Amino acid sequence: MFRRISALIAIGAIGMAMTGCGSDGDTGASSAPGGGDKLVMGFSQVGAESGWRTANTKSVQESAAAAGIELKFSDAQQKQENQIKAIRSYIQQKVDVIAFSPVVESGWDPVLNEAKRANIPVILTDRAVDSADTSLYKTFLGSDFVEEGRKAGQWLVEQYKDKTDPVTIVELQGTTGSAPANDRKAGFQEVIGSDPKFKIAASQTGDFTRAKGKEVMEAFLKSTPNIDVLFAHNDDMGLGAIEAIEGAGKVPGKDIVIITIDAVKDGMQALADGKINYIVECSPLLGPQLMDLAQKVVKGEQVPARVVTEETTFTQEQAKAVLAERKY
Ligand code: GZL
Repeated sequence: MFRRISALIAIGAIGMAMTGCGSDGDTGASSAPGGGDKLVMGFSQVGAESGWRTANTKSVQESAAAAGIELKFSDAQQKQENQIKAIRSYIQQKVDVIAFSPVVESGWDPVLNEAKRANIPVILTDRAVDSADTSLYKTFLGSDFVEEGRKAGQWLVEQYKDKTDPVTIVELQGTTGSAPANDRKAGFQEVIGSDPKFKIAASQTGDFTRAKGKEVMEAFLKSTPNIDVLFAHNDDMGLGAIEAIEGAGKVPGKDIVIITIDAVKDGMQALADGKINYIVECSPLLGPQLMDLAQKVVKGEQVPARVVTEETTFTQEQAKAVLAERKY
């Protein structure tokens, strides 16, 4: 008889455990994406290609934790097909909201339409898409890359305003087809294009990485005589180029003027050391704003179509003054 009652109690206990109706009253539903009391975000990150990206990932992960948001995170290793797979997986898991930084601008409509049909709101962060259908995402949070390119061009025009000799420029572009590469190039060209002394003699992608930046700069140094200026779309490619320039027996920051974009720690150190001449800031610390936008969007609240981040620029002297307090 005891065994029978024990058995009945045991079966009851197992039954309760399996339905999650444990003593703490937990229904178990909170672990189900999108159906519980915790907001669940699916985030597809570009990759881990640069110091900027590492800082951006840290900001997103720390901000999700601080906001009590369950973050499903994937690293696409700079491949669009991996981002599309991740977004499809988040749709199947019925997350509450999807956020991602599109590695390139084009080719997103099919998967974003799938998210729309599943009634899962999408937030673009860091990089934008070129889709004509803006109903496919709720908002874009990130920098004005065209303005970043303009700032780089404006500094160069100012530096050479009293000179008439030709200025030979080489350009290390970001990832081909990405919004920052397209827009930084356009903004820079818009400003220097008005003065014929500026000539971009060579322009090629370094894919936002140090290694590729060094490799392409080595090729530029062989193919392009008398380089005066390097414009690199991010610090990491600029830092790789510095290795190539020093390897060629030239002095970075003096024999070749270097302008980069991001202002990550290693870039700011090189700026303070005189190896880079000017950096346009591009903030990776998008996490807090992203989580705030996600909570509003999930509640159905109106949010701005675009949230542009606040950014500045740094000279060598300014870098020396702020280096110690930089967060990334
Ligand atoms: C810009 C970001 C770019 C950075 C690079 O918002 O997408 O990608 O400038 C990073 O450092 O790799």
